[in-house]
Amino acid sequence: MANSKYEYVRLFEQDQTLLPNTWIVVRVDGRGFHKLSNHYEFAKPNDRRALDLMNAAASHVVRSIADVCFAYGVSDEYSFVFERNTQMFERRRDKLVSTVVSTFTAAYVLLWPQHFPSTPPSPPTSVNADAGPAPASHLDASHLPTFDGRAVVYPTTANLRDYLSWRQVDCHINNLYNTTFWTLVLRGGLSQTGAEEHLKGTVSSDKNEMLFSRFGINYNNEPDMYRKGSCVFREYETTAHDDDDKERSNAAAAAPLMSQPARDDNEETRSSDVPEPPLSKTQQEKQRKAKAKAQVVVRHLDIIKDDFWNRRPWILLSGGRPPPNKSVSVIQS
Ligand code: DGT
Ligand code: MG
Ligand code: MG
Repeated sequence: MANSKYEYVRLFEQDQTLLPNTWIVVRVDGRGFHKLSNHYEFAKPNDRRALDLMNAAASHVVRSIADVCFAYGVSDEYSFVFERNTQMFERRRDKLVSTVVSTFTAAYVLLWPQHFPSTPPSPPTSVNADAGPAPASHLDASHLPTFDGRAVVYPTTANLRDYLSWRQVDCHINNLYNTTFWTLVLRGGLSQTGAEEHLKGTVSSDKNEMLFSRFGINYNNEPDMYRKGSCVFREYETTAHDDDDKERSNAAAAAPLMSQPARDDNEETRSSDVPEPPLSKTQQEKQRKAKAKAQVVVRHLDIIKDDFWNRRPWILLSGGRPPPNKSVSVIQS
């Protein structure tokens, strides 16, 4: 068929293709959630409903996009890691970012009523700006949750691990600060400015001490989800003691699975500087089925230390591919 005379405008479309054989991370972040969290009266500093909703939306993304091998979330943000060799959308940046952001947002909005149930029983669920002031638990069009998104590529697994560690350290620092700040305000009777002044120049140990001596709060007993953020991934086999994250100081307990070290850049270069050969159609189909069957879980674990990754080598070290026999050996300790 002959092209129309307008066809040439296609030439203006500029696709940016992300570098091959690198880790692509798409991070979404709530737009104006400071205001939105006030509007919907989120509990301060952490609203379990809001965080559970973020986790549910992220789980939906991991289930819907097979090439996302790991996700980490805190506050109003979530980072989605694509398999190193993903060929999704030929690695086109715009397609990847917009698909992740819209899949996440759609799920967040759809699942909102489950996490913020109305009392008394629900008015119509449609989003309607003209319906007058909605109960705080209902979305209204003037405060719809929306998310921005960006993609960043990391060339080595060590870089990716450092990125994820950076987000988890941020979670820890912010949560300790926010917990102390809001305890001073809500239980200590300080004004917000007063609490801010009070916390100026303090370090972590000061805040821990303040929480404990003045309010009897042991920060380490705060929920893991608040202190560590949330991880979403496919679990092929778990052990009872895997998920309670007792922060094994005994690193040897994790040794049998993989003699890492994932953080050795030279090792990294040696093992994965050549992209893995493409899978055959049959292999792809097998992999797709295994992934579809895998359980997508939400866990609140330390991802800075090696232990988490050693226990789940399929997430990063094998390029997101499920273990060949769909399970890994149970770690004995
Ligand atoms: P942005 O991202 O530049 O559009 O601006 P914001 O307002 O989204 O700011 P951001 O992303 O730096 O910080 C996240 C905000 O969301 C922060 O003000 C606290 C709020 N937020 C997130 N989760 C919770 C929660 O569980 N409870 C409460 N009260 N606030 C939360
Ligand atoms: Mg935000
Ligand atoms: Mg944020």
